Amino acid sequence: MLFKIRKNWHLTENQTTSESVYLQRRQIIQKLGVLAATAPLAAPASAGLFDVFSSKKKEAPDKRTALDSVASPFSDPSLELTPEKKVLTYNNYYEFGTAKHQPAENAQSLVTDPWQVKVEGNVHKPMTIDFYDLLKQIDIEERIYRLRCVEAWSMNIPWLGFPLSKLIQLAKPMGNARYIAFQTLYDPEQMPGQKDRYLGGGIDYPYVEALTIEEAMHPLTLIAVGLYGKTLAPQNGAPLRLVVPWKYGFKSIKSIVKIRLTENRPPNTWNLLAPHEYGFYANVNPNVDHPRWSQASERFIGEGTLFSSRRQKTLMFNGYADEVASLYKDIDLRRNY
Ligand SMILES: Nc1nc2c(c(=O)[nH]1)N[C@H]1C(S)=C(S)[C@@H](COP(=O)(O)O)O[C@H]1N2
Ligand SMILES: [Mo]
Repeated sequence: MLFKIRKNWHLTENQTTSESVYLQRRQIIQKLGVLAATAPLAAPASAGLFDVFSSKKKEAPDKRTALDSVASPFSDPSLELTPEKKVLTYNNYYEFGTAKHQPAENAQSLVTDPWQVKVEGNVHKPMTIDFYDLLKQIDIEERIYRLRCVEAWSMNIPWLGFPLSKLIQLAKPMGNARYIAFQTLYDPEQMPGQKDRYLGGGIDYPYVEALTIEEAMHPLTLIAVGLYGKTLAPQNGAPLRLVVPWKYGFKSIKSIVKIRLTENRPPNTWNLLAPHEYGFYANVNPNVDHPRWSQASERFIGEGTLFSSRRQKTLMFNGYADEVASLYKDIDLRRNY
């Protein structure tokens, strides 16, 4: 197995939070190999879920279940984690409203079981996958990644998932497949933002995204099926979403129902909406500013209130330059933003 323990696998000073204690304990348990898929986790996460940045206090049934996982060499355990509550209540998911607190409030009734994903286009084996069948068969890794939103805030999140490349390989890509397109569920009855242009931010739904085949096959590119040891909550893109840690968050499309391999570059939602502000590549780059704000730094969402959160420098490719810079050696990153 490829597994190697990172040198920095130890508690650093800024990691002595409850979140990191949770995580360290979990990793130790994983290494012992005694964590059962059904092991109940400490406390239900729904308590006080909605009181983080909003005055509304609404309790929603928490349908998440514990997920077993293996350690991953692509995880960075030295990162200070964003508290689980904030990952669950400070969201961008315009299908459920454009305000950060709205997805957690409006997405709880989204039906995510059963769920099917189509893989089609330039593949030898087009497939319709039952997500829960796939989940039973595939090894789930835990990966702590940085998430950098184009709005200049960031989180560090312990995702659970598997490399997208594993799914793509199942469908046997044809030689002429150069891009991979993704589509979120389109169901205006369940997603109020798809019915209402005001609530949905004027986006033409379904939300779509795409990667080059090289980006899609990169080992860091993850299909996330959970976070913080449990399956995904609807507001985070249940039951499966993309996570591309070196790109702005809008590339990490949620609640995927279709994956299509193509020869030509597919459209992506934010580029369609404002092409001069959001490109196709959307690689995190502190040297290329958004037309309306600087991308040189970001507000890290950690412990404490939103307003006490610290500013930190944004890293080239969000800190993953060693792994991904070679993908872009022949392109002008200023023109291809
Ligand atoms: N379908 C869909 N996917 C989406 C979005 C969205 O509005 N709709 N927002 C994106 C943006 S801008 C970000 S920053 C991340 C946020 O993911 P999180 O809420 O799980 O942190 O999801 C991305 N995926
Ligand atoms: Mo974002």
